[in-house]
Amino acid sequence: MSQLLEFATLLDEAAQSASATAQIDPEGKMPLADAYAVQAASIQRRVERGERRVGVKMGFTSRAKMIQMGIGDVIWGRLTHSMQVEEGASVPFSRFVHPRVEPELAFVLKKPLAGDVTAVEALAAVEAIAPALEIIDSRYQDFKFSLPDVVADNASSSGFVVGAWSDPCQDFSNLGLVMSVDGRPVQVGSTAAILGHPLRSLVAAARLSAAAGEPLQAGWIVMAGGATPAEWIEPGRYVSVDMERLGCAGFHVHP
Ligand code: OOG
Ligand code: MG
Repeated sequence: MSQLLEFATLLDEAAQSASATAQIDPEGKMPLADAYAVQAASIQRRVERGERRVGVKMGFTSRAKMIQMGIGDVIWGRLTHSMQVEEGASVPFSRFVHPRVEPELAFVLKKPLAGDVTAVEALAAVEAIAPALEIIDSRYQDFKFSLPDVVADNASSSGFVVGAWSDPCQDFSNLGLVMSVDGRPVQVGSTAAILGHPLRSLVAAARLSAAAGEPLQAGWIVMAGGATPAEWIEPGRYVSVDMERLGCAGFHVHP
């Protein structure tokens, strides 16, 4: 088995068993193409177990997240159906290693979208937008990683929650948002934190996923990236996001 496949197996098993593993490239020397190959192979293992691809997540699209994690490059990861947590549902804490949560905006596409597209073309492919939360759960010990590490680990993606869908024909470039834990605000921000406009994240998703040979499909969800720093999740809590005009999304975590 090649070393990249070994890393993919290691990360997939860590995710499946919710147990932390050592960094695979602490010094960050692995070429990014290899790190994405590890990610692709680990997602392939999920697909072979029956998980379906449902979209893409973007990472480090806001300065808040770049600063929090010390990484300045936009990255992407693959979403499968089993990562989706129904709005309002309760997820067991035991599913995670050391989960964090961050407020995002989600797109759902009505048309495929691939390659170098303009923001106008990207918007024309959007069926709807929604307030969303991403649960990130690095499989590495202490949530510490290099850029190739986090790319290989599917950009820390573990779960996502999407609220009610809204018409994308509105200005969503600067929507205020509040993320709360048990109703207490813990992060306040705006969708403008996401590359100045969340559509830019969709443009990047179209380019990066097409370059990887997996162009965005109609019906796929694109998570635009955290608008604020992430917060640790504790068992027993209810986490929610309230986004200006778009409404709320939330989930419970049970012990
Ligand atoms: C990496 C994932 C970053 C985002 O929205 O910026 C990300 C991490 O912070 O562990 O999902
Ligand atoms: Mg995120």
